[in-house]
Amino acid sequence: MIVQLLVPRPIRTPVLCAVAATLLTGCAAEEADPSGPRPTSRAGASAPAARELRVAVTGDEVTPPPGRHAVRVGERLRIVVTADRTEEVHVHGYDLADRAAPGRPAAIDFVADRPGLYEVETHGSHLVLFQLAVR
Ligand SMILES: [Cu+2]
Repeated sequence: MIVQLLVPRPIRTPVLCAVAATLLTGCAAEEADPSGPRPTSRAGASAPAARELRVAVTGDEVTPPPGRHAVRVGERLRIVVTADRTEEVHVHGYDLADRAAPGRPAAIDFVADRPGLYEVETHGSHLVLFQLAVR
């Protein structure tokens, strides 16, 4: 687990595993794995699941109404936007975009690794969907 590498305390495996077990399901299986230290590529498997922020656009209406989401630096996010038309969804600051269409939501996955206040908006209709306050 990459978390363990970042925590400079001598006794940590049981505590961290107990915490992780409440957050995800992979902990027990990982403990039972006899293959020893895992390669870094597996670290993602024990990372917390992404926090999902969902928005629906219907006409000029944004649901839920545009607000501000407080996000921790380093938090994994998944923005999902459904729309009743084709729209480009844009995450300002991170400059990420995806296209939503009827029946095909936009989905943007990223790590909020830059502090600041960023708007997530549609480009066709210039609707602000919400703000991300990353700190
Ligand atoms: Cu934009």
